[in-house]
This record gives sequence, structure tokens and C-alpha cells, in this order.
Amino acid sequence: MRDTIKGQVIRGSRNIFFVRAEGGAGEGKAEIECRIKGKVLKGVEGFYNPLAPGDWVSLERDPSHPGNGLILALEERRNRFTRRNQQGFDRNRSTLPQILAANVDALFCVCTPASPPWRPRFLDRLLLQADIARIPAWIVCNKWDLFQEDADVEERLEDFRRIGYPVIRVSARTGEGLEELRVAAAGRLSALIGQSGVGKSSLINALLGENRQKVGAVNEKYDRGNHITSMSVLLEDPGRSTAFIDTPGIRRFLPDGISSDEVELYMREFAPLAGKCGFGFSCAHRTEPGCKIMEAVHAGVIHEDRYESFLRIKDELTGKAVNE
Ligand SMILES: Nc1nc2c(ncn2[C@@H]2O[C@H](COP(=O)(O)OP(=O)(O)O)[C@@H](O)[C@H]2O)c(=O)[nH]1
Ligand SMILES: [Mg+2]
Ligand SMILES: [Zn+2]
Repeated sequence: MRDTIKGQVIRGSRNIFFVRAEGGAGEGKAEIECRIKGKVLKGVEGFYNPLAPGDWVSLERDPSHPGNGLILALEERRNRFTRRNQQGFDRNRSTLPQILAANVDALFCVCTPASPPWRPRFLDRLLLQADIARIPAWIVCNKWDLFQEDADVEERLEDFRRIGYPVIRVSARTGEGLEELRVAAAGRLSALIGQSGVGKSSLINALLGENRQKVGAVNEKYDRGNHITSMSVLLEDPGRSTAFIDTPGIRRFLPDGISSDEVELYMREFAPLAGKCGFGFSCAHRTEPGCKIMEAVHAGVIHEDRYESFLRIKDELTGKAVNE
């Protein structure tokens, strides 16, 4: 290893990270086990984990552990996808957000029409976070082989498409729709995010053409998760042009990085109406006369379910309600 080299974080926990970097004279890229030099990394205070897959860092040889590295600094991030998932979140028990992926080109929000059940409100939250982080998001509706006539699924998928999120219906099992997903992923670093059991790891295996990630059973309790992936991990195709970050299954999701009165600035079909209500920015969008957001709901410009998500998220961010 040269004095100081650069590498990309592939996986890690709170204090041990695997970084892919030039391994030394003519060795090519290698995964180096690293620790943070001096234990604290500048500029990443306030998070549960200082580094996530996708991050670029500089490192040097660890003098006390030959073959290992010491991380010196984090290169500036292009973006980061974070989550808060603690139950009973409130101002006093506020917990540190976790960084799930960094420097990604695309976010694939994976959902299912069934098994686990269709949960569009959860998608609303993932998409909101994608927009907060300014990461282009796709909806990937996996297990399409299990789809049976379901007006709610069709209607909500159509509404997501209408407000500007591309929707891909796919089956990791039958291969249906996989080509469309492959095209969307080509040449990019994409993070797959969604509840446990929706098939994130199965999709990555299907796209990479080999079983790189463990696949779990869908837990009958659905909200428990199978805990096969507890940390994010970056996986690349052999050509190294296309890569994926597999993320841990998420049960609850509270948007990170905005306050309760900013939700209307980030939910994309609400944003053009923010501040336009009769009471301007002080409108709570619940009962106020001249509320442009409620008018848009009545006119069908904002879907009722999205409005319901909007109100719940606002409540949760003020600590009034517990995450669903
Ligand atoms: N029917 C069906 N089952 C699938 C599909 N994709 C994944 N599964 C199954 O769903 C379960 C969970 O998959 P997994 O990839 O571990 O989900 P993850 O938790 O999101 O990574 C496994 O039993 C998979 O075999 C699909 O397209 N159709
Ligand atoms: Mg998985
Ligand atoms: Zn209003």
C-alpha cells in the first residue's frame, strides 16, 4: 500500500469498514479491512454510522495490523440516503439517522403487490426521502408473478407514474420485466430499498446473474423481517460498470432531514402549492378555508392516500403520533 490511497466503502458496521482500493504494487483492487484513524471521522458527526457503501475515503496502512488500513478522511459526498426507523420517535428520544447508501445514481424503491402485502404509504415515505436527498427514484414492483386483479395496486402505481416516478413491474422469479430494470440500472450505482422480503436480494442476484446475496423467506409476520441483511453492502457486476447497494429491510421509516412544516416542500405534487394557501405558510392543510392542498385533493390532483401520508408524516415529525 502506498502512503495514502483512495478507496470506496463496500460494507461496514459502526467501526469496521471494508474498502476497495488499489492493494499495492500490481495487485489490482483489493478489499481492505479498515478502521477509522483516531476513532472519529471529521464531518460525519450526528449519524449512527459514519460511513456507508458508496462512500469514497482516503486511507493509509495500519501500522499495528499489517494488511489492514486506517481511514483518514471522507471525500465529499454527492448524496446520501438516510433513514430513521425508531419506534416512538419524539423530540426527547430522537435517535441518530443511519446512512444506508452514499453517492448513488438511482434509488430503486422495491415493493410487492402481495407477500408482503402492498403498502403504498411506505413507498410515499421512501420517495419523499429520495426527493429530500435529490436522488432519482424508481418504483420497482417485484413479485409481479403473484399479481392478481387488484384495483388499488393498479391505481396507486398509475398515480406514482403520473407524478413522475417511473414504475417497473418485475419478477425476480420468472424474469418478467427484468430487462427493463437492467436497462435502468446499466452503468449506474443503484441502491435497492424496501421492506424485508420484497425481493431486493433476489433482484440483485437476478441482475448480476449469480447468487451473490442470501435470499430469505418472507416472514409470516411481515413486519419482523428476516435479518439476513443487517447492513448495506455494495455489489458490482464483473465488468464493474453497474453496481448495486443492497440495504437492510426496513420496517418503519420516518423522513430524515426535514421538519414537520417542510413536508409540503418535498412531496413533489404538493410542492408547487406550498405557501399558496389563504393562510400562506401557516396553513396546516386540515380545515383552513382557501387551502390549496385540500382543493387539490378534491380535484384529484393530489391522491387521497398521498394526502393521508402527508398528514401522518407531519404529525410524526412533530412527535404527535407514532410511526405507523
Ligand atoms: N413469487 C416470487 N417470490 C419472490 C420473488 N422475488 C423474491 N421472491 C421470494 O421472496 C423471498 C424474499 O426474497 P429476498 O430477496 O430475500 O427479499 P429481501 O429481504 O428484500 O432481500 C424469498 O423467498 C424469495 O425467493 C418474485 O419475483 N416472485
Ligand atoms: Mg435481502
Ligand atoms: Zn393549506
